Amino acid sequence: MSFDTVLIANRGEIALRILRACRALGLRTVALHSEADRDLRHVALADQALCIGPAAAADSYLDSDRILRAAALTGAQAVHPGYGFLSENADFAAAVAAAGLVFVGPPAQAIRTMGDKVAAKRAMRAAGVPCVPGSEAAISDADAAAALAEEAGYPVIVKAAGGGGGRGMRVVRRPGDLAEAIATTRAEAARAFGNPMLYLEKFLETPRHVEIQVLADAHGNAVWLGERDCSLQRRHQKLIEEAPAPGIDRAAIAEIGERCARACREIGYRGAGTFEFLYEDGQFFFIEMNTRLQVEHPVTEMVTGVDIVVEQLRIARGEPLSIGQAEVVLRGHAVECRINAEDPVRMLPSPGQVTAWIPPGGPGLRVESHLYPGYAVPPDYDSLVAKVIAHGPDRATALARMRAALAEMTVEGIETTAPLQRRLLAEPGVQAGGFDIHHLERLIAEGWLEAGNDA
Ligand code: MV4
Repeated sequence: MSFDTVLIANRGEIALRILRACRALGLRTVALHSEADRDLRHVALADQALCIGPAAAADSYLDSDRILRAAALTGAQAVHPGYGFLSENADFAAAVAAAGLVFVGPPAQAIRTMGDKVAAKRAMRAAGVPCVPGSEAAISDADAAAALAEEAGYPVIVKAAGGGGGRGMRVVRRPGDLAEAIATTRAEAARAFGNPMLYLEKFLETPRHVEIQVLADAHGNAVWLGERDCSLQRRHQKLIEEAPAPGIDRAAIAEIGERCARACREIGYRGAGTFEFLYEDGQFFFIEMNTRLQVEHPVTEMVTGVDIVVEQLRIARGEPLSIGQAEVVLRGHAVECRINAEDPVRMLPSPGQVTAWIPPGGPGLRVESHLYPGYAVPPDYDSLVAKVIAHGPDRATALARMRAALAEMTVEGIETTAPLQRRLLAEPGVQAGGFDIHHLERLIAEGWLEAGNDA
């Protein structure tokens, strides 16, 4: 359990974030990187760095063997996977443990269970977490599915057990369309996830995406760190997240949060985790659990004052959580904008050289970024280049600080999502808060992108 050197098995802003948490704890760091990432900031800052392969992620950040060899070569005793890449790969977590190293994350078995969305729902239902009505096991055949769909009531949604995050799902509005939807989704799932298992849920038409952050240690302690509202998205890509979720009754959230923490204790969960819920008509419905550190974790850190990455490392070292539930107090409101190197209208990647980068600042502001002037955004990876987080005593102040931040932030040489976010922050529905997951796509369908108003 004990370690003094952490291998950072990731890149970009999150590698830098992990490096800073390690330094805060006095831990040594090893950066591994691809040939495209030699000049990243965390590579220069790490105590040791190792190039493990070419730019293609399959030959570097997704190559379990190369990562384990890098750990052996450098004497690292722990591996932090960050998010994406191998962070939710149960086989990788098991291989890290089998090599005698500490995986900074949950046990491989917990990752495996949550990776199977049917098993995850079964575990959560058993632990008293409310789930979307639907099949309680994988769909066996079309007749059984038809009966389940009638019981749940149309529309329903067919989802792949091996999917998640918006991949491998199909909405079915009429009984006559069910059989074909099952056949098509099953074929896709077998191809994409190597797992043809499907399940079925009642389709909620206008939910909000509200998620609960948890931390659990190896001593049976688990806390929930409030919630995040991640409803502002487009094509399953989140653009703005916030904490707390506007307009939801605190007692209702506390009840759900307590159930999540209790579920962690019951299943022996360890590490940081996120319970994803759909929230509609005053009710929460569990859909998936993410077993990794999430991109949007800083909004929770801003309102709780808890350093989630430091807690992950402490948990991995076998130490107890540094806070109990009574110490988790939400203070004010936080908003995050994910700045991606993308064409803001078509949302297509815009790699290239950053000719100017001036991060914003001021009270209540935080920037997580690996950008610097001259940095070339490679085309090989996720296009996230910066996260801007604004905190304030209330939502209006946090939003005002975010607007000021995006107004002064300068990124030149690449296109980014920032112009879209600047407009969204001025949009009445966003300012009011409490919008559903289709808000942005509804605006776009109404011609809002072309209208050029609000800003
Ligand atoms: C749903 C749903 C409506 N009803 N499940 C998409 C991502 C994946 N995590 C689950 N997703 C959804 N599941 C039921 N029963 C609507 C979505 C959904 C969605 C959820 C969260 C955030 C954005 C979304 C965008 C489209 C659809």
